[in-house]
Amino acid sequence: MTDDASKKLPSWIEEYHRDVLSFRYRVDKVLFRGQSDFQRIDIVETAGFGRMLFNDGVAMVSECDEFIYHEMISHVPLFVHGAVESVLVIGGGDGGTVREVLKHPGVRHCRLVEIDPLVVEGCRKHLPVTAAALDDPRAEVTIADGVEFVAGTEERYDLVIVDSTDPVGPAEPLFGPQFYNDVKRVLTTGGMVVSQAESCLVEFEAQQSLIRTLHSVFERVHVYNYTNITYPGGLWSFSLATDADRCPLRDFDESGVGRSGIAFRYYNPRIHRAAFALPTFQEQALAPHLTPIQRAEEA
Ligand code: AG3
Repeated sequence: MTDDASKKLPSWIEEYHRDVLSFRYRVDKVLFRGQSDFQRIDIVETAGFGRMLFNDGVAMVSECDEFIYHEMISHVPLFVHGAVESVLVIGGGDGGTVREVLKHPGVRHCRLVEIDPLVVEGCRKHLPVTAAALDDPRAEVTIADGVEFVAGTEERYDLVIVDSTDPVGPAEPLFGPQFYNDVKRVLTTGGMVVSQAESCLVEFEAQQSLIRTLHSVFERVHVYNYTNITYPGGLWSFSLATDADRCPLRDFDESGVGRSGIAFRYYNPRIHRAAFALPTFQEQALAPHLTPIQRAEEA
């Protein structure tokens, strides 16, 4: 084949999920490619999903649906807690979670602890839709291992958000009991931790194991779901754990959502409530570890 002919071939980037399925995205342009001590980083312009970030070939962010993930991981716990001033984000070096957290005027400080400086560097250069938030004066970026950070810090947070990759490689300890015991230690009274909880369809074992772990550490554990395009399985979950007597429905101040004046693209009070309605198989399997949801009218 001549060089001219090969130039016409479309190029693709492919995520392989556990050797059983793969997702391919048509690439128009490679914007950033690098190898860090932890992983390979690719930021590409895709034909159908805007710019995308891949860590070791695994899709992390796409401009087309990142708002769903980032709004749901942030606004659900922020509106349930109601008075969050300090937030710790573990992982999430793309900045999308920080962007949503800082939409809440009550948040004074949001520390992002990302293990891989190359993620932050690449996203600052090529993914401003998420990373621009890292320049906010209330945001502070710390390049460190999140596990070591929570084990050693003297700071305290009202909300910890674990915006991790899948439980393989550098993120694996972020799914373990030692980490969550340390998270509990850094929470203020009434504090909460929300975590990326994998897919209840294609990663249900990982999800069950995380929920069991959270239940062994915290008094109350809830799970909520959302749908996305670019993570395998489509239906994904977050977990919300706390020692406080707060229920994500009973203690959800719906009017606060409107009063906040925040412009959402996915989140709203109906989505908030609906997200805690779990498919039967998920509810049944997780039931021993989940706290029953209480609605305001039952309280
Ligand atoms: N967090 C990664 C979620 C898991 C993606 N898994 C996958 N594609 N197999 C993304 C960080 C966004 N701030």
